[in-house]
Amino acid sequence: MSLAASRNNWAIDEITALFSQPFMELVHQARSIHCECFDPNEIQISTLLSIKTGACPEDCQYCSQSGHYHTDVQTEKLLSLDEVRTQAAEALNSGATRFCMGAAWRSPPKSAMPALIDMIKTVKGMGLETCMTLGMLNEEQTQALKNAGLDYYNHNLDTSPEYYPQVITTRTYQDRLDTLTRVRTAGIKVCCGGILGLGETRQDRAKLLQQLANMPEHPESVPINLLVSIEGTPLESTETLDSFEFVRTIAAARILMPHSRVRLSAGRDNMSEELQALCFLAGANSIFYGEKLLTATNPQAEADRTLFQKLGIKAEAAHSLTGTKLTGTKADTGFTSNKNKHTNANNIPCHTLT
Ligand code: SAM
Ligand code: DTB
Ligand code: SF4
Repeated sequence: MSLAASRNNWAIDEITALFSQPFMELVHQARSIHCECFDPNEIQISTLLSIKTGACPEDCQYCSQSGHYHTDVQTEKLLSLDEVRTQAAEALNSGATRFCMGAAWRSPPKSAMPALIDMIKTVKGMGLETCMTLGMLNEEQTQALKNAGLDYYNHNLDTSPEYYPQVITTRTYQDRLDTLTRVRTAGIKVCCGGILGLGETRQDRAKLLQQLANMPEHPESVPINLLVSIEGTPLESTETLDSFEFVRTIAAARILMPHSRVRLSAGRDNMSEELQALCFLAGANSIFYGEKLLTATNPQAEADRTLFQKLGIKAEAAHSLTGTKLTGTKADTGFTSNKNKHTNANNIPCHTLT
């Protein structure tokens, strides 16, 4: 049987056994699966934009945008379509293939739906894949986003079902699962992962991955965030997670969900180049690119281009956009060049890092 066969019946003991292997063996196993399923030198590039910032009614203890805590974040109402278009053009020019729009809502208000639909249509029309993360959705909202052409919906489980109530009390794990089911049923691709370093145990990390890997269909995208400590939040002084434990979790995610994109997500700004390289070696093959996440910092674009060059990593083109004309030129993008577009062994179009 291929190492990379997908399963969705993982027992927790099997997952903790993966974690407990000697580090090199775990990374080697993950790497072998990664090479079977993907071009290991290609990374998918997304850019994030906060389209509505702060004053969120939820009490997520890690978050700069929760209205329950006093943080430095300036609240901002829903951005105009023009502002979104401008930011999306910049992301496209920089070499991103997916544009992810995030809002600090428990769930999107009815009055915002027409504007959200316009944003999806506009960004998609520019040749970018679209992703939104807007909180919980009902069926009608999910269908409206699907009809507008939304490619991905991001909605994280964050941690294990057991640890979750220590971190968030204003909504339940089941609420999150219900939204994810609606997204999947509507035919929108699922982006779902979590945060490490919240003070959870290895068992919690294994149980988070078990939830993701045992979904009837694996999420197409699995963001693994490392807590960005935010002053003013209850988790501000949480002890930093050991880096090898972070890499172990990436490797386990790669083994459990062989065909998913595993995104090395928030927290990269506090990681060395070497730690990021180890994460890519362990199976991470997607990043957020651009100086800002939603409210927190991300590495400078120049630093990412340098790192990619040092590692011989290329940026992958969007699957659903094969044949789409990208506007970037060698001179103004860090990652992409139409000239250099080719197809790899897995038949996935990609660009050469320039
Ligand atoms: N409000 C929506 C929601 O919670 O689904 C969308 C935006 S929310 C900021 C998206 C995700 O970002 C969260 O689920 C969490 O996993 C991640 N996140 C938020 N703050 C973070 C932090 N300080 N460090 C790491 N990840 C964080
Ligand atoms: C995800 O898993 N991480 C992104 C995205 N999905 C929306 C958000 C990271 C937020 C980091 C903290 C901040 O920027 O405020
Ligand atoms: Fe609100 Fe999302 Fe932050 Fe939670 S993570 S407080 S839901 S913006």
